[in-house]
Formats: sequence, C-alpha cells, structure tokens
Amino acid sequence: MAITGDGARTDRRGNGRPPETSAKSPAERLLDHLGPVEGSFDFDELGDFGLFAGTDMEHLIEPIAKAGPGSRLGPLEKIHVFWFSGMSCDGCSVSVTGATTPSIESLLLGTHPGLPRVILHHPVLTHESGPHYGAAAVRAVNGELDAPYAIVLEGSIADETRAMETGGHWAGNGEAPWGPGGAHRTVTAEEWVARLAPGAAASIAIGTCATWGGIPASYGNPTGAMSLMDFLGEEYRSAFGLPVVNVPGCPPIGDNFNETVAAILYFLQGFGPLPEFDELGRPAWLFGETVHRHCVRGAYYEEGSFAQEFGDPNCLVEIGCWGPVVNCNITSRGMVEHVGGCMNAGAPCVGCTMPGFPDKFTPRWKTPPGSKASTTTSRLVGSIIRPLRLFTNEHLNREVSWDLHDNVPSGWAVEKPEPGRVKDLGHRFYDRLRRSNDTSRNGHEPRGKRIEWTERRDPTTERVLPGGEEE
Ligand code: FSX
Repeated sequence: MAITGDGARTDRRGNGRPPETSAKSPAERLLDHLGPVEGSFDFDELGDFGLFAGTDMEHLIEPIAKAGPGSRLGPLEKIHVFWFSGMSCDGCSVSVTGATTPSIESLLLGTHPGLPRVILHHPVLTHESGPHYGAAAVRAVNGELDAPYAIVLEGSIADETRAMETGGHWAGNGEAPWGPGGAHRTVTAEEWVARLAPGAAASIAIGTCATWGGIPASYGNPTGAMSLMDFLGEEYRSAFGLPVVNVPGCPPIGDNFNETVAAILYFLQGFGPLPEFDELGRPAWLFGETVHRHCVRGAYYEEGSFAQEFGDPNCLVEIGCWGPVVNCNITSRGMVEHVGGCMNAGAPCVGCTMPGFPDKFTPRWKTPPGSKASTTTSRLVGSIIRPLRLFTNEHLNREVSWDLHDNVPSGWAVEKPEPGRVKDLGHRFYDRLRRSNDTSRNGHEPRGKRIEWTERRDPTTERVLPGGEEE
C-alpha cells in the first residue's frame, strides 16, 4: 500500500540510497493516494457537542479583539492560523506560550496596530473539542472559510502511508467526515498539511522537527519522518507566493517564532516589506550569527580557558559545545524574556537549530572533532594574554592615590600585599605607555593630566601632595 517513491523518503535521511528523483513532492503523492474529499460536519445532526452556540474561541474573544486598534487598519481584519502537530514533544507549543515579543495573547486580541487579529486553531490551546475542533479546517479545505489562513506545523511529518499499511496512523489531529458514507475518520497532520498548504497565505514550520526533520527523522527511525519543506517540495509556494518559512530550534525560542509571524503578518497586510529570509527560509536577522559570537562564555575561549566538568564557568567546547559553528541567537536572546538559554545556563550547544541535527552532532558531550585546532591556538595565545590582562587588571583596580601612598586603605584589603619592585616598575611602565598617547587635540596639556609621581612629593618634607594637580 506504500505510495510510489516511498523508499525515497528514507533516502533523504541519509541511508545511502540515491536522492529523491520523483517530479512530485511527497505531499502531492499523498494526495494522489488519498484522493479528493468532500463534506462538512452536520452540526444540526451532531448537536452542540458540549459547546453552546457562540462559545467557540473566536466568538468568545471577538468582542474584546474587535475593540482593538488592529481591527481598524489594513485589508485583513483577521486571519485564521491552523496549528498542526506532527512527530513532536509539544515543546514548540510550550515555547510559544512563553513568548512576549509579541505574546500569543496580544496577537489573539489584535492589540498590534496594523496586524490582523489571529484566530488560532491549536490542538492544546483551542477550547473547542470533538467535531468543533476540526470544523474550521474542514471549511478551509472546502474553500468556505470567512478569512485567509496560514498553517503552522510543529513536529515532523510522518510518512503515514507506512502506518496505513497496518491500519493505524502516527500523528492524528482530529477528525473529519471524510470516511465512507460521510463517517468521521482521523485526519493526520500530514493530510491536513497536504490539503491546506497550497491555499495558505503562509506555511510556517516551527521547531527543528518541522523545519529539518529533527529527532523523529534521525537515523533508524521507523516513521519516514521528514521536514515540512521536504514534504511540500522545492516548488512549493503559498497562495501569497512564499516558500516554507522555517523557525528552527529544539525547542525554538518562542519570541523568534512570534516575531517572525508578526513580521509576516505585516507583510501580508501590506504594511511592511517581506522580512529577510536566508537561503533555507530562516529569518535572516535571527539566524545570521553563530551561537559563539554572542556567547557569555566566548571570552573564555579567546583566553584559552576551557571547562572540563559540567558546572565549570569556562568555555564549554571541550565538553561538547558546537556553538562556534551553529546558527542560533540563543546567547543574545535567551529563552524567555532574555533569561536562560543553553550556554547561559551551563549547557553546551548541541546544534539543535541546524539541519544536520541530531545525526551530525553525535556523539554528544564530546569535544567536536574540528575544534582541536582552534582550542589549541587559543590555549597558546591565552597563556600569554591572560597573565598580561591580570597584570593590567590589578593595576586598574587601584586608585591613583593608593599608588602614591603605597597603600590600599580598605578594611577588606588588609591582607593584600602591595606590588613588589618588579610589578611596581611594570605598572609605571604601563602607565607611561598609556599616557604617551594622552594629548589634547589642540596640542595643549590636557586637563587633568597627571604629573610624574616623583614631582608630586613635597621637596622638603618628601610627603605626597594631595590630588592630581601640578603644583
Ligand atoms: Fe521537536 Fe517541538 Fe524538539 Fe520538541 O514540539 S523541535 S522535539 S524540543 O518541541 O517539535
């Protein structure tokens, strides 16, 4: 019962066979296999099904949302967002609910001027259940929805034809009356996506499972799991002309996703340009830098100081951090409201945002093989730089008058010995070097420039003169 080219899905996961050659995408082949569907839920027959009239999520929120400024600007008053859940741990949903720039609540309530309010159909956050849960998606398939829609996929797409061979499914997302004689049957995330993606204003993959296949698509998986862009194919374009948008991370940073959604909505509304995406459909402004470039531990790398145990404060490369070669903004953005995030919390980067994750990042918690050359160089350079910086740091941790008195008048410093002769000479040399550049632009002696130490002692009493002014 497997569809044509079924083996090719496995090939994409690196099992050594030739790459996909079929002209049709896996999504198109699935639809060929399943055939067209028709029919909507008959709620007259079904009754309320636990949901009283007017109490679906959209209509509950509508009175507040419509009072917001967003509803009065732009051609789109609202947009439906269908969120489907494939092979995932639901971590993407958890991330997004913690986002604040913007928050889900503000998008649902239409509080952003110029943005259409979002009508979210989500397997966890939507409060409709039973046939009410899938009713809007069925209307969208039938072309009967009252506004444009976008789709979001969390988790990878499983090859459901494999499960069908034994009569089951991998990732069911509600039901639709598409069975024999209008009977309700399970609709998988794969089927929803295949049917809705062509008409969607945008198709957005959230999390590494959806963007690149991720953990469910790693070596040895039995599901034939794949990413959204592998599933829809290279030729895919949304109804607004967009290829698949990818916001990776396992889980992703919630703000990365919500911010991207907001930027796309501004574009769809005609209020902004198409946000810049890189050649893999990632928001370029979020994934253009490596983890290492903004890492809070980056300076340890520069000084050749490496953690050997979890819990050490230094650079984590030698206990398995791939940050220098991974595109992600976790170190600058943190996980939630600029708090947390892997390296900030002491965890090495395992490359979870990357298309090669996880297979190309194994074994975990081991020094990445390519890092040896740069860590050795850092160690060599660091062995010179660190003592020099320590020396200067010690000098800068003293007031000028403490140098003149040869004493630090701090109760905390009683045990601290004064610099010896060698250090003292070194500090004088350093100070002279620094001040050799200390001239004003007009050539005059700059205000506040200090005189040499020897000139600041009273010639008769040999006592140190107060302040920095020349006598
Ligand atoms: Fe995947 Fe989402 Fe990893 Fe989980 O649901 S991106 S397993 S942390 O979060 O799909």
